[in-house]
Amino acid sequence: MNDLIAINDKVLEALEKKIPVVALESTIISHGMPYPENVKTALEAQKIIYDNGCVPATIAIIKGQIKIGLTDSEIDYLGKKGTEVLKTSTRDIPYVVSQGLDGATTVSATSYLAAKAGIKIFATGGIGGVHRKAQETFDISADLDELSKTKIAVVCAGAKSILDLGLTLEYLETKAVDVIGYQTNVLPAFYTSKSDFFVNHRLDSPLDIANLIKAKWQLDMPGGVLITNPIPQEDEMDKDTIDKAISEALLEMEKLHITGNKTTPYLLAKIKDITKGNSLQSNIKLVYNNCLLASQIAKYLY
Ligand code: PSU
Ligand code: MN
Repeated sequence: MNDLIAINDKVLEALEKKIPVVALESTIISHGMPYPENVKTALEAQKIIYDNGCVPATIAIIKGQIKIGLTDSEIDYLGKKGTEVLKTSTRDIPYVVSQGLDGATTVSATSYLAAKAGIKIFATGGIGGVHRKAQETFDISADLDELSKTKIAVVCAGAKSILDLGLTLEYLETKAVDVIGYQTNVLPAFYTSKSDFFVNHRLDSPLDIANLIKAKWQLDMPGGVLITNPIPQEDEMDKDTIDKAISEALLEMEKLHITGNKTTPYLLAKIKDITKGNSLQSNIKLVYNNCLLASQIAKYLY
């Protein structure tokens, strides 16, 4: 299709035969989790998608080549290199490609590249959002703007309260991105199934969600749809524990003057340390849960 983009054989065959494809991002592998849990999680996420009748397409840039669908050894390579790989949001794609570098794609870059390859849905853990104190820092994730432009459905577990959830919802409203709650009225908060905020619309079945996505696109409305899927109750964290860990991590980050695209990876790693790994276990489980829902929706989309 484009000599900068290589779609692997399984994904290409699925797209041609209209077998549903679910995209997966790679920043979660390089920057979101430590090795070896990151590789194990990425492989298991793909397996869940296969087991539910779809084909997974993990997306990354390897030595300047955009890959739609990675081999197991490419996943292992990214996982081992970790934060040495460039965190690549949409704006960084031309740099990483033209310099022949390795890039792990964020939700924004993965959305853009998946849509370009003809993929309609994408599962991740959490998306970026409007950061706390964004009034001063202007730190608003490119994920949100990409969702307003690119035709993709993104399944996530809501947003972490390292972000300002209220401002994130306001921003998405301004950008005309619908925020769906799967079987919930309340916006999930990643590590916990509930936050103090409401989603825009609640839908209770994968078919209803697929119908909404199709209606949006049939009307030629630009942009995507955000589906928020609460972490299963048995996997969620205690609210006080996680709130405390987040506050402590935010304070530490301020002391160290960490800013820009280093903030999210720093906070995730710090929260994992403070909670002695418990947050990582929740993180892994919610990713699996999102892969399952994305597969169930994908079946109605292709
Ligand atoms: N949230 C997580 N894990 C992650 C990320 C977010 O729980 O790995 C990654 C995603 O790739 C997301 C990116 O797109 O961080 C957002 O980064 P920023 O906040 O710098 O836009
Ligand atoms: Mn940012």
